Amino acid sequence: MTERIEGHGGELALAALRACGVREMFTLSGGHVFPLYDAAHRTGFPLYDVRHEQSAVFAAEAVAKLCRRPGLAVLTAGPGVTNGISGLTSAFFNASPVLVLGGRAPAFRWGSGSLQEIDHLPLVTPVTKHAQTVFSTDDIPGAIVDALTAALTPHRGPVFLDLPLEAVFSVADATPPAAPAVAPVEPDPEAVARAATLLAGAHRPVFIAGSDVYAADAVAALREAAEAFGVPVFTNGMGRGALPPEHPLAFSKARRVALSGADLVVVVGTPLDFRLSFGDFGDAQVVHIVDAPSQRAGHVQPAVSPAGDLRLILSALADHTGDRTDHTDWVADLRVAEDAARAKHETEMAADTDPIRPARVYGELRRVLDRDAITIGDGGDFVSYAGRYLEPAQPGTWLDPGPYGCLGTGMGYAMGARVTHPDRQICVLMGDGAAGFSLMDVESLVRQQLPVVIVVGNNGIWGLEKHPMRAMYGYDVAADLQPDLRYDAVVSALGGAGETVAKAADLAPALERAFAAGVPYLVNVLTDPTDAYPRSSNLA
Ligand SMILES: Cc1ncc(C[n+]2csc(CCOP(=O)(O)OP(=O)(O)O)c2C)c(N)n1
Ligand SMILES: [Mg+2]
Repeated sequence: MTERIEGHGGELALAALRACGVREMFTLSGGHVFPLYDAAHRTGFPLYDVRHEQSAVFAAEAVAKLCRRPGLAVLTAGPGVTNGISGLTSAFFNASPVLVLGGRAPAFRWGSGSLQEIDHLPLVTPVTKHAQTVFSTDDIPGAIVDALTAALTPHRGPVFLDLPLEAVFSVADATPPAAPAVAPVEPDPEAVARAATLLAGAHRPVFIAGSDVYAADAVAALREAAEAFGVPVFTNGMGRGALPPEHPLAFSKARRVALSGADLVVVVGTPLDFRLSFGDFGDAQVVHIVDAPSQRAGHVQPAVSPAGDLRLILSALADHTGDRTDHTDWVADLRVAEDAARAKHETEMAADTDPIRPARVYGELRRVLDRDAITIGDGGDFVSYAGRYLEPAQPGTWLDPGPYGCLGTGMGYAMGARVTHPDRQICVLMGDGAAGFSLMDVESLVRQQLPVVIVVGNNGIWGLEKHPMRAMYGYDVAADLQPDLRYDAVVSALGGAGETVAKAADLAPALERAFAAGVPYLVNVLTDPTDAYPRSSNLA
């Protein structure tokens, strides 16, 4: 006879969540989801609460991205769920296995006008892999396992369940849930062999590795494949840091030279989107290695596009036997370009200007960051500079918002990072505009003793919009913020601490104090508003 578990909907849900490897809950209070809190409270399950539901979903996403396990946000019915939709959408674009459990107005009087009554499914279905209402209490554990199985199956992504009031408050018994079983998908060996042949024959090949390489735990296999073929590696998203910066095949700054000179570009675990010139690399052939057939690009025709478990594919490439062309000269040429760019960046990062240029902030910051520090970017130009100047030394240490580009991830990502990595430095790089979306959640961090460092690049403008608008129209509107605003005073008022820095020489001691503070600490750096990140438009 199978043993049964008994309890209210919240207890049955929590049993399933634990079985699936969920280790914490992020939430903002709402009566519709009280049974989930009751279950967590009575069993010592970690529960963190926030001041805006988007922070809860971003926190859950940070857990999923950093730890490669499911992240959980519990949101109350109606506005709780709708406030979480940008978070869900970011997770969808980033292939992050996040579960949002929503409360829901009671089913038995649906249509009578209950508080916060709305059908969430039409809203969340386009941005989730699976969305379902669980009407019966005893179905809750099975529905959670099914949803998380979908979330964890490549191509990964967020899932949504809502629980009508009577379903989550009622008591039932159910079969104990088993952990999701996700079997690796074998790639087509012919497609892999074709990719290997192209790599072996190419004269100027390049690898570009993205977030799915880290999510698939395929970083070691990537390195073996790169070393086997002697191919330079560039990265984006969670792929950053896959090779340590001192590795002879690790490149970041010579990207334009590499992509304009390459005869083969092998893109692994990231879409051929605007970040990669939509997969158009001139005359170079393209190999697109994806974790599921659904991720093959529809807008370009690669030479071959192997789909399946990325570790299996990259290991198979690494095991390729037979001759390969020699790329020593190609790698050496790129190293010259890389070193030249690095020297230029060194000069920029040392700039002793008044007002401070963003580059100098990163010049100082990299001296105080540990190799395993987690850096989080939330902003426009200030974060583009972070991508240019900071070189993550380890995989799983860099969190950007991903291709959805949603401002406001900062405090949620910081909470998820702090909770999962209590001993590491957590550093948020924030535009002053971006600060407006989530800074109130410093209160949540202070109250729950989750210290992080926030460095604001305070240029008094929405820089990434103001400069392009001026270039396009010759004027700008809706692009100014209050100059010299004291974001550090906001953090102090919320129970943290901080300071404003206006002179380059004061940056280093301020950053030292920030990392030693033991409370959320904001370094408010007044930066040069005329400094625009050089970019070609991303709009098209
Ligand atoms: C939620 C959201 N709203 C608007 C935008 C458009 N946007 C992209 S960057 C940017 C400016 C960011 O300004 P700030 O954070 O101050 O950074 P800066 O560019 O000034 O360094 C804006 C408004 C967005 N990406 N996401
Ligand atoms: Mg700004």
